[in-house]
Amino acid sequence: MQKKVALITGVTGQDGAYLSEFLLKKGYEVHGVKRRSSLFNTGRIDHLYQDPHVEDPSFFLHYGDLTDSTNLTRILQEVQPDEIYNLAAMSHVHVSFEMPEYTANADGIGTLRLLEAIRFLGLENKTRIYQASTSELYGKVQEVPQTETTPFYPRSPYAVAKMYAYWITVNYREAYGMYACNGILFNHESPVRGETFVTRKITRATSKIALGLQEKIYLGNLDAQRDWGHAKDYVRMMWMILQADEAEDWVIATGKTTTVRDFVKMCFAHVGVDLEFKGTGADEKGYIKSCCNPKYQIELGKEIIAVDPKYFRPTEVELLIGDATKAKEKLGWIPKYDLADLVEDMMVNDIILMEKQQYLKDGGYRIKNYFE
Ligand code: NDP
Ligand code: GDR
Repeated sequence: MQKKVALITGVTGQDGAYLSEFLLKKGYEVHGVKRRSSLFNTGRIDHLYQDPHVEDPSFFLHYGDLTDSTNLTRILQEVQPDEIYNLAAMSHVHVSFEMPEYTANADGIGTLRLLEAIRFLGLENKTRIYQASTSELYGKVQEVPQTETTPFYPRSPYAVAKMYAYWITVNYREAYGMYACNGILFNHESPVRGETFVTRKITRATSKIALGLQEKIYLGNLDAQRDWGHAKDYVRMMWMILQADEAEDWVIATGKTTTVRDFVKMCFAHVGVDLEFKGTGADEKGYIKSCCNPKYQIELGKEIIAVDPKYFRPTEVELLIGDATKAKEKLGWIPKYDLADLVEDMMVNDIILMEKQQYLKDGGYRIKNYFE
């Protein structure tokens, strides 16, 4: 039987890696678009790499960039995909305030480039496309929980760029009859989440503090509330969206929201530490109240959390909580992970990672400085 062919932009990212694994297990031939980089950027997908000389390979990588139309058109012409998952993006909300023009180009116009390439090559009737839309579109709270019909009010250059991408996807569906869908995904995390997103920053720092490798963690807005799910559940949904009879837009969320502060508490609870927060706003601090795990050398009363206003955003999204009823009822989506499972998965992995660092440090290993 002919394998289905999928093309994933952003294959080296968190979702790209989980989705590649998922589609390969389903028997797809998977093509990923990766950017040229001066250092290896394939750490998350190295385990999927196949020697191109093996018989019947099913995983391929192509150099490409969402800011380069001719390159995208050539890749599509070569691959002739049945399904495209457009996951590539400058995906950091805070960084988008520093790089607004690039963000608009990659995250907004990049989506247009892909849609136009499909049209230019006459693939409208063959190729289905999934656009990685985001709960950031809701921005300033209009209604909760947020659904497919909640009005958008984007609050960052990232969200504004993604709003263009959302509507151009809808427009190409309506104008040219293309099978083009938006998945409006709420925050989803995993052990391979980028280290500068708040959850991973916290799980890494918690592990390091517990093992005595770090003194303190500086965070921004502790009051922000997010609807956090597990990336594994969410990539499964991306695939389900493209298998539906009709091309539509879908909210994917857990329906529960948690503050950044409570996420910190959950992570420390994993290592047996109870935290106490004192003060407000930029003066808020977190202290160790108790520790019931003798494995960790924790100093009671020590200040380990502080707020650094440099992590505040010029405009913030205070509250996200999604309602995925439509996806559950029409597509039968049932998430396997709740927030406690997510924290467990991330913490277990980061503890192992940091224990390696601790062994190396305790063993007297030092990293060679090439510039000495
Ligand atoms: P990541 O930041 O982990 O991955 C982004 C990917 O896009 C990386 O592979 C990156 O390459 C690639 N990329 C960035 N810019 C370009 C470009 N100009 N051309 C080609 N590739 C590029 O994001 P996630 O995996 O977390 O998210 C996947 C998508 O889903 C993104 O579009 C994000 O905006 C969106 N989204 C994510 C949510 C989440 O909570 N994770 C929620 C809702 C939407 P490199 O590795 O070289 O940097
Ligand atoms: P977000 O994720 O902006 O929701 O975008 P992030 O983890 O960066 O921030 C979540 C919330 O935590 C607050 N915060 C901090 N954030 C970071 N990064 N670092 C900190 O030190 C810190 N302290 C507090 C933030 O202000 C924010 O309120 C993610 C990305 O994956 C997007 O691509 C995606 O579209 C959305 O999720 C849904």
